[in-house]
Amino acid sequence: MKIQQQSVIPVFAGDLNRTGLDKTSIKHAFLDHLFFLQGKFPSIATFNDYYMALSYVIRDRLLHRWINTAATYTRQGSRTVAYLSAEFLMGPHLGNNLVNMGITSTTRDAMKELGLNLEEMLGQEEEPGLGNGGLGRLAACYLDSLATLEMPALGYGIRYEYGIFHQVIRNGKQVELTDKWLRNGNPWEIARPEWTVEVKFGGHTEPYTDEQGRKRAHWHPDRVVMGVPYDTPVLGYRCNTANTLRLWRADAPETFDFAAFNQGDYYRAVESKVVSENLTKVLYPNDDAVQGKQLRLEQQYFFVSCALQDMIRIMFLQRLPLDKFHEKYAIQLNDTHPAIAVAELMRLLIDEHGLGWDESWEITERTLAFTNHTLLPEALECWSLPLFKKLLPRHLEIIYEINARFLDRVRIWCMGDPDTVARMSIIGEEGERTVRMAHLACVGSHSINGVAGLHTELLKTSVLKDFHDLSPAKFSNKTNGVTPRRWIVLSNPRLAALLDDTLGEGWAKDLETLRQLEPLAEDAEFRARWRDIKRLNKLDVAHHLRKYTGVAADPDSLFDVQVKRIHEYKRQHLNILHIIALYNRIRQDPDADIQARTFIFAGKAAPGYHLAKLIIQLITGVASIVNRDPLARGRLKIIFLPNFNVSNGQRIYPAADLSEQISTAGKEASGTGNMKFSMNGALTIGTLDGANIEIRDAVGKDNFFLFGRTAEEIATLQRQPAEFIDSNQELQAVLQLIRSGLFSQGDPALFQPLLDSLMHHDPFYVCADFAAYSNCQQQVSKVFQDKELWARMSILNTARMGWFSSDRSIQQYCDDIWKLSPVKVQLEGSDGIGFLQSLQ
Ligand code: NBG
Repeated sequence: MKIQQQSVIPVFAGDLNRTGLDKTSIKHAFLDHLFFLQGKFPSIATFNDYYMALSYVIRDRLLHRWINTAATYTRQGSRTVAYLSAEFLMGPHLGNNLVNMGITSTTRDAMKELGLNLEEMLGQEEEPGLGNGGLGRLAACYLDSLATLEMPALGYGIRYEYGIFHQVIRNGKQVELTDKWLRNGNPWEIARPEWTVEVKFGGHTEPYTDEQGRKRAHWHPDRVVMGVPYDTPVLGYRCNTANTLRLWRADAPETFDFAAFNQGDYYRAVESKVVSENLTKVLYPNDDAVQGKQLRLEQQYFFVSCALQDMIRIMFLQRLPLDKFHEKYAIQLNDTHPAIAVAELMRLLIDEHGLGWDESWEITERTLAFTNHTLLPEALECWSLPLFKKLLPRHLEIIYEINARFLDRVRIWCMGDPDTVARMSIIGEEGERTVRMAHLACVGSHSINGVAGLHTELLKTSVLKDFHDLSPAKFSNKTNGVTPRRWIVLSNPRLAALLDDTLGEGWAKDLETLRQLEPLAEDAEFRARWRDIKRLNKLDVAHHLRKYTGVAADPDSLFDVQVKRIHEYKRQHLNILHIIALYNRIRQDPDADIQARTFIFAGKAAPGYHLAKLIIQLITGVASIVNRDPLARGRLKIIFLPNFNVSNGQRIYPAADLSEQISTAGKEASGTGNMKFSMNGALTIGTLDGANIEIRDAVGKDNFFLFGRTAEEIATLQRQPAEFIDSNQELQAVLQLIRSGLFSQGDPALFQPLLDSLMHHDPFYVCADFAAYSNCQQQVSKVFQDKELWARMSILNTARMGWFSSDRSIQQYCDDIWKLSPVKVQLEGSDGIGFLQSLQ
């Protein structure tokens, strides 16, 4: 599409009164939108109308910044990072945009003057759940930091019509409901149909040699799908930078099946439309496990192709030559989901734009960088070769060529050792032939990173060992981080106010400032304020828990929290076994000295992961017995809060006393919930796994409850679960109670699969770590009784968590991998004409 170069319209011609940040402007704009966009007046307006009207008020202000940002990048042809991710778990936008724009209290006052309650309106937002868990949320935190650090960035992903399922608990079991997040409209996105691209699937290829003697191919697909971009502005904290999250929706081509249509086969004509649209219908609800479904590969290729074509379009718009692609862009592959980018970029450069192989390869390698997020073998994506060939015939040819050239290099390096060659090949030959996406990503990238120190070390010595041995310089660690804007300022306003008060504003942009809190850990008055905040946060969450589960929690009890996806390696079952042990102690000795605790669980299980679902049932089963037992009253409460998502996370992290980070050492790549808890003053009980190790190093070992075997000990452990069970009477009693049917309404068979797994294989070393966990929990209880000591430790946790800001992570990515520097954005007002002239 041609853009009009000689327009007399300024870059930003908006009426500045329309985007004012003062109370009167906001009020005025709100009414304007209520009338003219929602078409409502107060007596018939719904809460949703109010939410929508306010969102449009904020969006206008976002657009002001966004347009200026885009114009600045366009004018400067700025180097840009493209973050390719199949998931972006953004969470609700309204509150976050208010925080980043700095107008939360002005807006609250404006709404109040109209008789409206801002908090109620915030609660109205349906959050976009376009991710499973940590990986998608990390992408969202990184976009926030990129904008805050004023780095030119584009997020590319998929606009799923249905995000992660909505979880409800019925009869103690997880039930999945579809997530209709777009039901009431989405005020934060803008469709850009004019930038629609074509994505091909299937068919065959036809090789030819072009005039320059280059080998290229025509791809004759048997199916074409259109990718329509939807843009969401991502505003930085207290700056003018508003970057773009561009998500793609699949649509049928205009001319879908006219042959069928003309023959009167209306149904078949429409069917092809339905098939095309299915592509972006729903997010696959598995984290850390792949299913090998064709539709999933289609989704991956679809969004990667859309993204790369879009990036090329932008280069042409900025009149940049394609051989400078790697200078214009850095592309980060968020796990292997977008790894097909290696072959697609090669295809676009060679087949569509006529570059040679060597030049294209150099561009590809210099542009791409790969982040690995897991060591679990079941998560390594390997596509069946016949499936891959059927869907992406040209890409398979390109991959064969990449592989042939790569293996030539490998052979020289390993002196022809056939085992090494077979291990490193992009094509897996054992059993069914497959395309190994992690190998493709490693070969096609100049940088490979893990997400925490231990994880990166394990990558180097296990799953990616050969690749590390071949090219050690490609590897680096980038420990994850989380954004303090959402995870402190927005979710814990009381703490944020205390920090503003104590440190002055600015800490949220420079989180190392928190260190100045250290001496205040010794200040009794400060500790009292600290404890008051935690107590109020606990009261708020207790309210919420009561409302949604019917169970009351005592804010003076220890809030012991494990919220994350349900997975055996995360060991929610270790936690519940310990709870059963405590309960049994009370039953054995009603006077037992037991610290009152409220155990809070939340998390979704992948719908096909039976053992994970059984763990949920065990938690709810134990809850239903313990919460009703008069002997446990005032001592143990167990709550499973359904539908853990970003909004629930925002409620829970600030209210936790104890953060459960108890994965089997060596299994959790990093964890990011661990950081959110600790920043909000929770103490951690955890294993030496993922980022726990670095958190413990940062907060100090005296301020962290460590237990369990190390990754090394686990790797060399020879003993069977029976040995640990036989030597631990308490564990025996716990397993016996589960077997008795006490927690399954008398059905002893229900939990048998879980018991079998624990007693006969124990793949995640629950029995092996049980005693250590139980002892460590006793230590926790003891420390909690000393309120002053606990508050001191809590303050030191927050004070020393500055390094875990995603700003630090992103700065490292920018410096070490992307070579990216900030670009200042000036806010042009209605007098944008001079600005336009500078563009021409
Ligand atoms: C997850 C890991 C977490 C890690 C996040 C973000 C996947 C594949 N991996 O430990 O399990 O914190 O990625 O890096 O979802």
